[in-house]
Amino acid sequence: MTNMFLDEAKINIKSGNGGNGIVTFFNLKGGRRKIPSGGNGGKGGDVIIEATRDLSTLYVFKKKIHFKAENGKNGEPNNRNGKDGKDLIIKVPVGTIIKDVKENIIVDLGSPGDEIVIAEGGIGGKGNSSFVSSNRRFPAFAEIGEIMEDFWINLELRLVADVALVGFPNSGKSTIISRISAARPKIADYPFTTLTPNLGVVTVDDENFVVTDVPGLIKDAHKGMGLGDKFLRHITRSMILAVVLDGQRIIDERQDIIETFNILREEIRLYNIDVCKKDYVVLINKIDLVADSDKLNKIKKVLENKSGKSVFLTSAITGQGLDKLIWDLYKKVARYREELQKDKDIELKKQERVKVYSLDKRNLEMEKIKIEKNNNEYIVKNKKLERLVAMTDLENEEALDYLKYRLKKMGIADRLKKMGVSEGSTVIIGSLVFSLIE
Ligand SMILES: Nc1nc2c(ncn2[C@@H]2O[C@H](COP(=O)(O)OP(=O)(O)OP(=O)(O)O)[C@@H](O)[C@H]2O)c(=O)[nH]1
Ligand SMILES: [Mg+2]
Repeated sequence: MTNMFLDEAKINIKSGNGGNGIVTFFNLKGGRRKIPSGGNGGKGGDVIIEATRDLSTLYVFKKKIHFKAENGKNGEPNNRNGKDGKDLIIKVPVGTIIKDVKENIIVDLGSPGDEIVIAEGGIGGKGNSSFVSSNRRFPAFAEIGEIMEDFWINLELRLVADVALVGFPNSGKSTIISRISAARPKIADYPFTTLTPNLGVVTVDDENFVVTDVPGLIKDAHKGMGLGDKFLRHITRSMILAVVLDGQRIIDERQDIIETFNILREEIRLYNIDVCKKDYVVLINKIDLVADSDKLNKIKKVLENKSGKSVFLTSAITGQGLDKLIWDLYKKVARYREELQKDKDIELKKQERVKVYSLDKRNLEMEKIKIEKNNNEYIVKNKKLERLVAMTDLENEEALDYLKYRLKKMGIADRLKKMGVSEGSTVIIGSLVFSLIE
């Protein structure tokens, strides 16, 4: 089964970096006194994924795969802080499942408005004015904004077709899908060509709806005859059915098209009464083969009266009647979606608010500090400390002193000493390598 339908996407996410803190001084008394005045960098923007009913496929992610939130701005003189980066909101269809690259589910965005902060923005670096204390009155260092790494996630949408094409084998269901969407299902002139349902996305006026075909149904399908019954289940969630009849049966004396219609309706009714109650349209397909247009129109009338539904005359080969069909189906789908949205809105009001998910991996405060000893090498493992190091301007002697002071205050130095750190030992935290901690 070739299936061009895209219900999976892989996208790259990057939250904004924090802006840098800066080193500036404010001159007082004609320059005889200077006061640290470097402002803090702004926070980087978050990347947020939000579920919406405005989309029905992941098609947009075929063209755009990189998503980057804005970086925080650097601090400014006179203690002015840099602006925070703007958050980036990525909209996905309701029902999108977000997975990491190892296919673990991160979240399932099941209702409109559900959202997750998939990547938090980096924190801004502090400017030198933030480091003033009684024994450090003129700090000449500042922090670097936190640099954020990009990562990939998988999006997956379990698709429910809006419209399901049902009909006898060989009536042209798959050919119709191939004409009205980008799907390229297998088509052949023998019954039971389609073994599993095909999905196709139909685009009308920048909006999408999804069609599916079901392997051909035959008499007694509900009892397991043919293939169709296995897949009738597949259409229980579709909003609209399109009953496809083979127009060739009009000219073939041995077969009666009205009878075919009756059998199909009966099979569906016997399978499931709820499916039978669904709204539907009727198609007489392959009309390019029918020369007798009087007979065709007569049958159309009969079917209209019998069903009380719209009957379309189509040819999947010449394309005749398909535009009208698509437009009619689209209007129906839009109406159902509106109703669905109303129901959802009521549900949402009851629920009071949508679900807002967040990742806890950035909860750095809670993480224990681990120290691994490897010969004479001591590796300190802790995300918060690694971040502290990454934000330190390691070229700046004063900044380095300040970092060592912090490590001492946090009790890291003591722990290291207890573990046997001596002169000649190496201590590693993130990108920082010390030869000795005093
Ligand atoms: N002349 C003509 N032939 C058509 C038309 N639509 C489909 N066909 C042909 O009819 C045959 C069956 O078409 P399919 O699309 O495979 O039919 P299906 O309903 O999907 O059949 P199953 O998958 O077996 O249930 C193919 O040879 C098509 O080329 C049409 O409108 N006019
Ligand atoms: Mg088919």
